[in-house]
Amino acid sequence: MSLKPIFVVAGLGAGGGTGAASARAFAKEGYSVALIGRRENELKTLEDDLKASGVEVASFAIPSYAHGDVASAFAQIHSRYPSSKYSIRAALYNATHAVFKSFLDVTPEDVQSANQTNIEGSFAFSHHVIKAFKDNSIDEVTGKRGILIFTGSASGVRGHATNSAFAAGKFALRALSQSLAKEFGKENIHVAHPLIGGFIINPLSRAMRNDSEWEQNQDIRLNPESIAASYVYLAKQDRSSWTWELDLRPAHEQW
Ligand SMILES: *[C@@H]1O[C@H](CO)[C@@H](O)[C@H](O)[C@H]1NC(C)=O
Ligand SMILES: *[C@@H]1O[C@H](CO)[C@@H](O)[C@H](O)[C@H]1NC(C)=O
Ligand SMILES: CC(=O)N[C@H]1CO[C@H](CO)[C@@H](O)[C@@H]1O
Repeated sequence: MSLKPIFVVAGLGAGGGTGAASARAFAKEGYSVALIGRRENELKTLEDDLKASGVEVASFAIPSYAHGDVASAFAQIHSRYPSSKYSIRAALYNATHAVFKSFLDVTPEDVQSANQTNIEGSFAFSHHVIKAFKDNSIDEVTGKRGILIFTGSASGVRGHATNSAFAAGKFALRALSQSLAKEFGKENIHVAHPLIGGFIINPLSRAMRNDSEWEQNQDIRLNPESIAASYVYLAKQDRSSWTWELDLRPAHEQW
């Protein structure tokens, strides 16, 4: 009997950005979905939306990306989707904590939050995902046991005047993804780090900018659906030729 594949995504914000678009895109490919996020109401709304379009989905709200909270989300995922019927085959760590400030204005709380979402949370998430992947059989089409994707950033390879805390977190995320890719490639586990260079249009960035010209100009911002299509592409790559790092930017981004 073949097991139903599950896509687990952590980091959904207000429910209309990269995480949500990825949940939809993987659901279209036949995955059931597990949503992990901190905003309980928005998570529930997204869960209801997906259900209404016929997706098998469950949401798991957590108070933080501390190790214990992430562990409890995975315990609930395993009981909602028992291993007799389901297997986690794709996972996306999209949680982030953006800080754009001059260095002397960065507070200990900023450092703590950047640490928790980018380091503690990503390590905990990866731990549970890799453990689940190790129990999977090798997929006949792709030759892999599973794919773990991290939403990276141009700030993960380059510091700027006002991104010390954000860049430190994103550098860490990239380092983790590279280490995992090297350790677990041998076990046919695919780890990928798509690096996003530019601003994504989503409910939070829309509200923050309040700029219809920016919203309408496809040349200067990224669509979450387009990012999600690249994530699905990564998931479909086979083991003879797969990508660790992708670099996604809008056409007119200055880099
Ligand atoms: C960063 O995270 C680690 C692991 O959770 C924790 O022990 C440490 O205190 C954190 N450091 C800061 C500055 O928040
Ligand atoms: C958004 O911009 C419009 C036009 O510039 C302005 O009238 C409106 O008050 C702004 N809304 C917010 C929430 O800032
Ligand atoms: C909830 C959350 O942190 N979402 C993030 C997903 O990744 C994109 C790209 O880094 C961010 O813009 C979102 O904030």
